Amino acid sequence: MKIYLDGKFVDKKNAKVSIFDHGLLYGDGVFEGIRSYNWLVFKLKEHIDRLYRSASAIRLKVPISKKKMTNVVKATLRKNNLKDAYVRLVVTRGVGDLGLDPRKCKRGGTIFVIADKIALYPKRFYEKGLRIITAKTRRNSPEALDPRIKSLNYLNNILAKIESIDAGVQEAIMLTNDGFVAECTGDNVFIVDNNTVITPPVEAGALDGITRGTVIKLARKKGLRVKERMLVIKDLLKADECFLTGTAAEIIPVIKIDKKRIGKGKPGPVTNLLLSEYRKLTSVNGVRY
Ligand code: PXG
Repeated sequence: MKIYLDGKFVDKKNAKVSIFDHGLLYGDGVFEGIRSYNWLVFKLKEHIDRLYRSASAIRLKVPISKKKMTNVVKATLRKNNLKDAYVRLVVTRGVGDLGLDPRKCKRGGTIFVIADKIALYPKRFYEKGLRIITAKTRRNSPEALDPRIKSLNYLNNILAKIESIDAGVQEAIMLTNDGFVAECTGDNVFIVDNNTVITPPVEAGALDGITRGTVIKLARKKGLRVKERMLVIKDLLKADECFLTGTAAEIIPVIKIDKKRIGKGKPGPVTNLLLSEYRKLTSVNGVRY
């Protein structure tokens, strides 16, 4: 496996960063998770744009241009000869001293890109649906750390993920401080109610998911009504269908929340329709490498 690291391609065993990198010391950095299908990178521009937006929100100047970054992603995929892949793109604050002060990170950002085979949820979860819980851990409030920033600080989500592991289920819904549905630990949340597709607005405190955006467009194209509105867990429990969206998971049905059955307790027709449309889209759209 060849890793892009600060301007060079290195073997996996040589892909090392300093223990003084603030990405490690403080989670001070940003990242993206991107997928490629059939030699095409899906939504590459959207991911690159979000990476630079996240960086700008934490006042991190990415040391290379968007154009160069785009070429780096493509080159990493080519070097690893991957037809279908998951790409992790990381930019840290860089090497500094043992204080928080980002100005001490003189080198100005460590960049690395990993391209690997995609580790998917097993097929049975797409056929039978996920069981999830509501986490006790609340999502960071936008006033504390804006969830729209895809930062290297994932402890908030990891704590909720641990709750889901303890409960023996696959994901956890995270609520805002006020008790509204924000998102899952690594996915956005949707419901289907009376043929209307509903998801919380990003302002509720969720990542502006690229899959979320694609699904909203797809649903409209298919003639479904789409609404972005605040939701509570009760709305999810009485919905006809519930599903999660994310680059890795794509669109995955949810059949139980907190041990309560959603809809008929199996993946619903709207979820299945959107998943098959999404897969059609990813197989022919994207940036060739
Ligand atoms: N919310 C959160 C908190 C995320 O981290 C999404 C929503 C979905 O966004 P996209 O743009 O992918 O549709 C994410 C992204 C993993 C993993 O290994 C998943 C994400 C991030 C990091 C790792 O499963 N999901």
